[in-house]
Amino acid sequence: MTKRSDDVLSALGLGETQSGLFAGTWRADARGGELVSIDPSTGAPIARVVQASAEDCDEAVAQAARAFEAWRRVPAPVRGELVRKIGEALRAKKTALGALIALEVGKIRAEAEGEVQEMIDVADFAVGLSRQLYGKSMHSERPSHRMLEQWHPLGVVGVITAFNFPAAVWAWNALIGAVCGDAIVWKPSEEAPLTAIAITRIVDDVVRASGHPPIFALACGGRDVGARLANDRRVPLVSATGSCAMGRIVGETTARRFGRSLLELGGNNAVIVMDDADLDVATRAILFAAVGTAGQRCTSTRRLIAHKSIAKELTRRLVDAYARVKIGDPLAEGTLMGPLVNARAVDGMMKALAAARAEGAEVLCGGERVDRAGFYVTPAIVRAPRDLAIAREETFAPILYVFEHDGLDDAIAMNNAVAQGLSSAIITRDLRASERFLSAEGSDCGLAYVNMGTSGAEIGGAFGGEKETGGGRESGSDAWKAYMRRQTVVVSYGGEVALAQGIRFGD
Ligand code: UN1
Repeated sequence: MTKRSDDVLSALGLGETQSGLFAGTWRADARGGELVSIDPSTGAPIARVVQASAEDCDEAVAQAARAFEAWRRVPAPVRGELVRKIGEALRAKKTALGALIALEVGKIRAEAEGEVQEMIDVADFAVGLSRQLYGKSMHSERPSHRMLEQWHPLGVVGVITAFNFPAAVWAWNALIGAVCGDAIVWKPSEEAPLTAIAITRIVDDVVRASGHPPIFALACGGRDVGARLANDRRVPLVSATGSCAMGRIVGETTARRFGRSLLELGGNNAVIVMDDADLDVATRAILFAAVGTAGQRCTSTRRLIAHKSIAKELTRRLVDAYARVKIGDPLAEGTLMGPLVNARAVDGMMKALAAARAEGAEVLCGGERVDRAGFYVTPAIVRAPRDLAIAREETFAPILYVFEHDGLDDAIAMNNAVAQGLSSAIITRDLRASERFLSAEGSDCGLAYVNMGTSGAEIGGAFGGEKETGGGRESGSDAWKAYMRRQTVVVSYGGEVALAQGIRFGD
């Protein structure tokens, strides 16, 4: 362990070796083998985690199922009070947790702290929600009948998260699930187990002090743990964030047992820039969306679809802006871009660029490995021919493919021409163009922004996308409904038996 990681870990009470299994208590007997978490900015080990095996995951589910039986009887506003305290505990640890996220996955400190803020925001949202889990009442067609719907807790929710948002995505699911009355079993990314352990410790302290059952379980582990969770009939909902390939397995596995899945998978997000756009706004918005988090957000801008009359000038400004991006230690002041998460991600970026070149694309800047320890690259801008096949795939790296369009219809068609449907944006001053982009014949994505980039969603909206992005919605709006079961209730109070549809039966 280096001095740097030692400081970050000790601020959160973590040592050199941690159990990655929390099932009511921290378990010292986890059987999933040891994993070393690596600092991507140096390649040095941070700490060891003893992972859960698939059988350990069964135990975590069994414990969560027991906790659920008690938790579902706790009134929702009281559940909200627990989440309020969790939000307070996260506020107190914002800097420390931000530093751990930066250390473990390499995102810069400002973004890592922003991610903790996202958890805090979701906690606040969930507290309010705990008094607003509204059902409807309907007018029955039968006399002296009352009809309504109500929402009950669902059960144990499996939450599978990716490395790039190792904290916030758990919070979207777990804190909303908690006010809904569910218990959570979390399978974090193998790239970010320490963040998950630190969060589970913070949260469990609050749960224990409040005298509530241990509703937040943790099973750090590999694919076998995720697969086990997806296959477990005691888990009515599995919420999974990650690649389309992973989501396909989770979706198929849960569907086979008639469980539910909530999928938040790959994106291939475009920004359309019209000929009337404010190019300063465009440059700044695209810079953050394409280079932020080193291009490793599911919402990162991967495609720029620029009007042919401004494409050259906008590309020139972007190449200039890219040259000024300070790449380096994510924990250091002033860094704008940290490393990629691991060596595989660097290879993936290089392969994508080689494929692009082979198809006739021109790399205008970046796209190189940086000669230092850790997994650093320079962000790339690529002038792309229209039908560039590699640009239809999501490469989790800072590559921006630039395409030209010759009008709004053409641009919208290009935006929608990929398999993924997460985020999209248009930059224009023309109200008619932006409204058409937002209309039924406009962007086909779950998120649509005007005069902004594609990343950086607020928690208050429902987050997710269409097509191969998986169709799930998490976080704000009425996404809570996925974490509850709906019950339609009819009560007859007139002393008569009346059948719907006016049916008379034997009278
Ligand atoms: C993700 O990359 O999986 O909209 C989530 C954003 C963030 C969430 C990204 N609030 O960029």
